[in-house]
Amino acid sequence: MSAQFRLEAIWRDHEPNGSLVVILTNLSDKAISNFRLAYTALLRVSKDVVVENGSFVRRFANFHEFDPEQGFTLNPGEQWKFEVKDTFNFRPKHRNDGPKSAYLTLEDGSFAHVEAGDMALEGRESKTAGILVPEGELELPLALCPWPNNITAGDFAAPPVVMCVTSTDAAEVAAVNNVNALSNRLFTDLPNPFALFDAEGGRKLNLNKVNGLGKEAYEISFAADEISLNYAHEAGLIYGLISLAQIIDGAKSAEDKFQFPTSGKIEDAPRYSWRGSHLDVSRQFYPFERVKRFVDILAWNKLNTMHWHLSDDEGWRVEIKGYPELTDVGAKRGANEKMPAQLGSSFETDHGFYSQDEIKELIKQGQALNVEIMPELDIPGHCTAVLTALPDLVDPDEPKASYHSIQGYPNNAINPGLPQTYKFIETVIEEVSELFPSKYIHVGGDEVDENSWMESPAVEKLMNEERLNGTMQVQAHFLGKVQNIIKKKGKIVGGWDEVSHGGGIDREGGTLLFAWQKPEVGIELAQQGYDVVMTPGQAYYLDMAQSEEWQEPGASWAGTSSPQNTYEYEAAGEFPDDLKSRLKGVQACIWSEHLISRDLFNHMVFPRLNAIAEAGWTEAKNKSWLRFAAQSHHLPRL
Ligand code: TNX
Repeated sequence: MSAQFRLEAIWRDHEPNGSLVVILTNLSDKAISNFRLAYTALLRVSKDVVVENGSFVRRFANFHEFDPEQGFTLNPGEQWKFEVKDTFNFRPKHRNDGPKSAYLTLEDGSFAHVEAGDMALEGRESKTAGILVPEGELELPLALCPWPNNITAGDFAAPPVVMCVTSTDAAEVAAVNNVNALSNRLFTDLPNPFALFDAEGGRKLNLNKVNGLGKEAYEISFAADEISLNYAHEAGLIYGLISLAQIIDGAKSAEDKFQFPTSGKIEDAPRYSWRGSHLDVSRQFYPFERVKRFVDILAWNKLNTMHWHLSDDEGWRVEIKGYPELTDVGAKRGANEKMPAQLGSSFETDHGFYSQDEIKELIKQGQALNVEIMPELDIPGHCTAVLTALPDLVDPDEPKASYHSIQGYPNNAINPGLPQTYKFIETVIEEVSELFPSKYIHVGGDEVDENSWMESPAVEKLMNEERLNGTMQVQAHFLGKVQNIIKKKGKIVGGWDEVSHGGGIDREGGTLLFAWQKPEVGIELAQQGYDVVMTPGQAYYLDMAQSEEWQEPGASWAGTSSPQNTYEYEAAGEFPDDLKSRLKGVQACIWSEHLISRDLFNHMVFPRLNAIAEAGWTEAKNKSWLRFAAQSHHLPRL
């Protein structure tokens, strides 16, 4: 159904604060009056906003409502134009900082769709970034990404029809089948790379289990009549097979660019043991099938961890049998729900979560391809969905809106002073640790506002009893208790870098923190004795815009990061030698506030995700931007 109304927005970038012009056009054949406009935008107005030709009604995080002047009628074909001045949470830098979605509440209480356009920049042409990834250049005509750490190949030919494995070892047969199926799912138009029989025109592939190779290492030697693959562990076998599948699939789909080696050798092992990608399914919910394809893409890029951000203010996405409200209420937004529209959603209820059965299926898929799924449940901050679903977890004596998170949510941190909080945590951890074999459970710990709980009598009591001073000490005390619960399950705590604040938590046993705010933070964490994964916003946040152009989508708080910048960033950077053993690896973060369509997802995520995969696998001396660029045009997208 095409919308009967259209919303346009113009940013006027004048001093001191700029202003936002909003224009609503009536495309229907009916006049409307006594209506109310709602829109969602990361550009938020403050409560003392000044509106010309309209009035501000309310805002909840990025959900806004405005009314026209009393008695105003919007006739067919006509416009209501109002201007919002003073003050905003930041100065917009890109078109997508403005309204992402909008709707009207009409006089009779019904709702009407409003199509929301990109925000224009007054007086300026909106340019795109242009070409972000050049065609690139290959030294060897082989489709391989991440690039192997040791490779010699001299002779090349057209690819064989298929690679034939005649092993009868059950684990080998299963691995071949898994990688065949993976290639099939990602490239439906290509033939299977492997056959489990001696096919005519095929080339023999010998699989040899050997001693002395690392867990994820493999060796391949090529000859005119056969190929040999050596491995010591299942992960190495999978990666060797993926390399072969990439080479043959590439040679079949881009004949002018890629071939198949008939001599030479690959001896390969990853640079880092932790090679991850995070995926935020709270701000935007991705249907289960998309997440499955995402795991396939990780495997194809030899990424071995999916950090699954399953909860945030905007939605709780994992079925917890002990608390059905979490997904009955906490996974819904819409005009008739407890949580309003956010980040591109409209008046209709959008409801999305993953059932425990689906999660088991995903874990199995990952296990077959050496991808571990680490769950994140973001506590104590980012808990609006939890607290909306389970209002008993709110301290009744804490004044409402006594603090706000950086994303504008009032009182969004779960309360460490209430006994029911711990019952909640225990139940959730119990179910989640049963469900996920992952040795880490990520507890978030990010962005708790520095005034959180300071007006909660329950926390005041806790602070007196435990002699705690200020929000960060309360947070550390709380996370320490959560850590004990997780340890009892035989698991290790993962968290964002702020878990170290206020004294932090126990470092023993490999507590793993994710350094996101800036690269230096990673070194500080290592100095404090934490294991570290580098995921700095400045290079590895795939929600950051890829250039400064207004038309280029994305966030801007950490600046911009072009694919080349992401590729060339070196996580080991300034890490002193004695701390290098604490650096476990690298990770992409896919925060989804801006990723409101599949096109936007693909535009922002690829090939920067592939760049991080290569940075995690390939030693600095073996990296090459132009080779990577040439490979990147052939990699699967979501
Ligand atoms: C910061 S990174 C956040 C997220 C946002 C992201 C947007 C982190 C641990 N917290 O909640 O989505 O910035 O770039």
